[in-house]
Amino acid sequence: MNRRRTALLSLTGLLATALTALPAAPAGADEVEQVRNGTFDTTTEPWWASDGVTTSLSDGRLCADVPGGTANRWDAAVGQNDITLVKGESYRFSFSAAGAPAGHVVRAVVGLSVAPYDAYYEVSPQLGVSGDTYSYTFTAPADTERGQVALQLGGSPDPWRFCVDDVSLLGGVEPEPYEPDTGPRIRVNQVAYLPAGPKNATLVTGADERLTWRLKDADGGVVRQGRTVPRGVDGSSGQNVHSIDFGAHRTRGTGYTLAVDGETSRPFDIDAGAYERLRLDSAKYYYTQRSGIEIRDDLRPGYARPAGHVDVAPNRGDGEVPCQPGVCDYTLDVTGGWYDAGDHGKYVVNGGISTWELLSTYERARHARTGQADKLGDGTLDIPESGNGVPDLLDEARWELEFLLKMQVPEGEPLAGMAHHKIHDEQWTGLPLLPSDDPQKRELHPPSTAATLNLAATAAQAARLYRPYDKEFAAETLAAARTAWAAALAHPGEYASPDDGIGGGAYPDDELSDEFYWAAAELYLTTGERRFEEYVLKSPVHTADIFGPLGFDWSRTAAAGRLDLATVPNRLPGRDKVRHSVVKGADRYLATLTAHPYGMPYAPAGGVYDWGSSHQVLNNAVVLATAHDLTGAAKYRDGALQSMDYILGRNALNISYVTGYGEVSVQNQHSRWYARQLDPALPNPPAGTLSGGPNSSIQDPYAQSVLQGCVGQFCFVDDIQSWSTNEHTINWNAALTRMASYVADQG
Ligand code: 9MR
Repeated sequence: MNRRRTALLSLTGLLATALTALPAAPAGADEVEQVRNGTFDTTTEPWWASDGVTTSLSDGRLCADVPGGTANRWDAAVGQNDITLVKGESYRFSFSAAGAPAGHVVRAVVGLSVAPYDAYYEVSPQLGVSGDTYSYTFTAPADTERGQVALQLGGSPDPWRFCVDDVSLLGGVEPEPYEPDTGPRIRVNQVAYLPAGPKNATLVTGADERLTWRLKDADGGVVRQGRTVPRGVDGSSGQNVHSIDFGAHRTRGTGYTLAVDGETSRPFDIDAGAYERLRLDSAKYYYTQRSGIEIRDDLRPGYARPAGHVDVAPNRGDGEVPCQPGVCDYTLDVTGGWYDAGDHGKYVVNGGISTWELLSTYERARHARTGQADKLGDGTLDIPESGNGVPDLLDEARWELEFLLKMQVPEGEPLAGMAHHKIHDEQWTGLPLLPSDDPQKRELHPPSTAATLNLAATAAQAARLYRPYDKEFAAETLAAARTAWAAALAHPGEYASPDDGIGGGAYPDDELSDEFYWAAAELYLTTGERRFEEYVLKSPVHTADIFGPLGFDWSRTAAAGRLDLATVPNRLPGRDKVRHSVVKGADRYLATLTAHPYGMPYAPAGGVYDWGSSHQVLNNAVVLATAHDLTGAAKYRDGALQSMDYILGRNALNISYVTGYGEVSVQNQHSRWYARQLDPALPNPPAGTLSGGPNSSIQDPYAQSVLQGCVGQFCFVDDIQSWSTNEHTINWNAALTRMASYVADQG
């Protein structure tokens, strides 16, 4: 996500001169007040108020009468500009504030007073009538002389009164080191182990010798014991660890704990039930990501919201979206689809792989020996289409497919048949912001070969899956896939620009042999036609070693084609070799997992955790699960199941990366509408939402301020501002959906 990175870079350039004149305060220097007249003794100067807000001096405080009926927090505000902030310096931001009537929220921000208006620090406390004092410490992620302290007061339907005093921004304070609370030193899958599955845990300890562990039931009775296996220092966490194997215990139960080395683990179950729930919750995630439709409270309690981007003000809507200037002279109706992540963008590239993995979840359930397609059938997800006779998972995927089809360049236009890479806001918007409140202009970005092949692949796959339910739709998708394929062949080098990251992510990719291979494979599987068969067989990707450490992704799509060729019935010459290549890939992931004291099939080069590492772990597990489907060998099943332990709590941070699953789970994923951390009136992400997880490159300022120097698994913080470690996206949840469904099938 280049958004803030771009912003910060340009800012650094602008400030290069300013900086030479403005040396940073030396360590140990005095604390320096940055706010002028924060005490309001005789005047409210130099504080400003936005239009419609009336301020006055009242008992030595600033009071503001805030109008009702504004949409966004920033629509009504008081603040002070021209504050200098020094990168890397820590500040204590404090103020006293009251609101009447009680319950209103002030969004207090220290950030840029000029575009792109980055918030370097923000909090949104709920105010009482008698007032409270608030104090926070943060480290500035960038240098600026155009800083601002703003108290944002908008978003209330009714007028209210806000009073503030003693606003202070003290520079040069001691930073507060960030210490994640990692709880007990025994790391378990906090949700559940399958009764007949592997059961492993990791102990963090200074001990080098074997220790005795005890498994206790909910009453504290010891039901089994054994000895730990010392594993030395784990490179992915820097911790000295032991592993624990209690797989011999197969008795169902809830509230088990492991005790060893004076510690007791968080509780867990031995049962399959949670995975039946997770199968549905992870898939239900997509309903509340939908654009263009009202989200109903009866279908997802607590998540109701008006339809987003349907041409109702302040939205400009997705009904008639123009291109970026100079790109095209038509408009398209691109309503619908899923929002990509915590932003309001809709991207064909990422939409494609996400749709593929959901469709594949269903397709696997139909073909695999342990698959149970009825568990994803009509009425299972409680979505608006439930009861229409079509499996719910197919209905949900169709919501995106219809959007992908709308992104295709119409006949008669230049590049007809290709797909526009993406559609999103002209500028990045702030948080929180409901989709229906987004006032930005929306634009279509240039067509790209990658997007076109994503459309070809998923539309071709859709054609075979929807055929039994809706012949017309199946025919429409197949025709669109053929058109897209031909257009991609005719224009193989239309690459999305890596610099096109303002207002939305870039999703750039200039290695497309894997996308061509994937699309050809899907077209072949659906049509059996010779030309697609030939393309697949001739592609160097067909025999390449594609199961690398990072796993497949929106930009590495070869595995999508390979896995489908291996599992979806077909007559490809040399198919045994295809299946064998998947098993070989799985063998490698199994070796990684066995060597890893946290039992995960993920060991990226140099220990550098990638953006969205959680889903890369899961996608590697998908390869293991597929090897199990292909061979029936228990070792692959056990590897796939163990991978889930990492996601659900057996990790260095002792956290479950799935909201609502496990004693301690992530809940503040970066999002404009599941933004409870910023606005108590909004919800956290729904249960079953995966967080991106540790990312060694910590691209966002918040992570940079608290995670500098982090090792692998520690490069994560459950904060809404950390968009590089803690976002949620449609492609990451697809990996979770696929694995949750597989695990549930093993119960
Ligand atoms: O998931 C994407 C990751 O692989 C890239 O490294 C990163 C930077 O280009 O972008 C991520 O995708 C983001 C997208 O650009 C915009 N919506 C949110 C996505 C997740 O952070």
